Amino acid sequence: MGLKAGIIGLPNVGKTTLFNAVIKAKMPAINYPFATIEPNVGVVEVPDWRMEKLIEIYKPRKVVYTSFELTDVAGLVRGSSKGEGLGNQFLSYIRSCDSLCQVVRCFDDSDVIHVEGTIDPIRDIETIQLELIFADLEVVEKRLPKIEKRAQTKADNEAVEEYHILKRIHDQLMDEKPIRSLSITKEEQKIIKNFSFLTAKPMLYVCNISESELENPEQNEAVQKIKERAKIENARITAVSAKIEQELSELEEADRLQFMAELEIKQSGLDDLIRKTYDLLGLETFFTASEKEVRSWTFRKGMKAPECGGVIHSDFEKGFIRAETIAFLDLLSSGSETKAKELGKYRLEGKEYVAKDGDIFHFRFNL
Ligand SMILES: Nc1nc2c(ncn2[C@@H]2O[C@H](COP(=O)(O)OP(=O)(O)OP(=O)(O)O)[C@@H](O)[C@H]2O)c(=O)[nH]1
Ligand SMILES: [Mg+2]
Repeated sequence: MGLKAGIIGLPNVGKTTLFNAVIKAKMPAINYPFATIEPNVGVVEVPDWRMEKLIEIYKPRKVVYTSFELTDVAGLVRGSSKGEGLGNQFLSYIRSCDSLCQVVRCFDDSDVIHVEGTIDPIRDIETIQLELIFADLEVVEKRLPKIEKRAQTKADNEAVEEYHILKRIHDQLMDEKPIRSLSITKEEQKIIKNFSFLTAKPMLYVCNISESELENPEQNEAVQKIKERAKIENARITAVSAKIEQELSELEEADRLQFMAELEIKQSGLDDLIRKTYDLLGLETFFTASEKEVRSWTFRKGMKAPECGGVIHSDFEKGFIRAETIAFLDLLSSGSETKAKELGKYRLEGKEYVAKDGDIFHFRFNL
């Protein structure tokens, strides 16, 4: 579906380390600011406990997980929007992302250089935010005078609407607040979509904490503060140790479990990170399942059955007749497709059906 999440943050805070852990890649993650210049791009498979159950039920010959694209962008610094550091070019990589994961350094380690000299996660979040706000302001200020003129002289309805929303956005940015925390209607969203505002993008704060705090991330004062901030800003938060995750990702299953037991951690933080990023993108999952293949697919909340068919193949949408549907939980409680049919859990859904997360579809089509 071509959806992209971007990892952003100050230089040397663990972005590439985290990217490597998620993608199971080995890009250079070194103790030096601006180690990353060209963005690293990888594909993330979305873990899903329901897939394990479907595999048990169907015993398929092939399994395919749905995925999204993750980009590891170079570090942003104070003044990036004015060309400092690696400059403005990197803002354009961020502009092409659908959602952002901001790595925030919360871990203490005097060996790892911090570009600002001290550990202060809230300051760092504000630094990044200000750069994104400046970049957005530049876009609004270019457009606003033109559209104001058009709105006044021609009584042009579209221009009036655009002017109103851009004016509100301008005020919000001048207040040093992200567009994300402004309430914007669906119509307004359509009007501003093509501006690709950076501070309008869904944001997940990824607190990169010390391994000693993994057991109880909430004990980290910074994590608490970021949580409060995220609430006000309409952003989300998760905590991981990028370094531990990278080490874990390099181990074989048995060694990994042993290492996790030694560290007294129950599960990798990556699943939570991936799930939250997926949610942030407004994505949900449907399945197709048979003995041949069990597969998860991504759709956007609110999509109807034919559009979901179109995710698999455009013919499914063009020639859509109906979608034979079972809700995942109905299948699970019935134990098999045959049993689910007997129990009347098998539904025939038409072209107006709005897909639900967890639907298992068989599409019927005719061209
Ligand atoms: N102690 C500790 N060190 C970490 C952690 N995460 C990353 N580091 C170290 O911090 C340094 C920078 O990590 P990178 O992943 O390259 O940072 P980056 O944000 O990609 O940096 P740039 O590409 O330069 O912007 C490396 O030496 C990492 O080993 C962590 O969770 N704990
Ligand atoms: Mg890097």
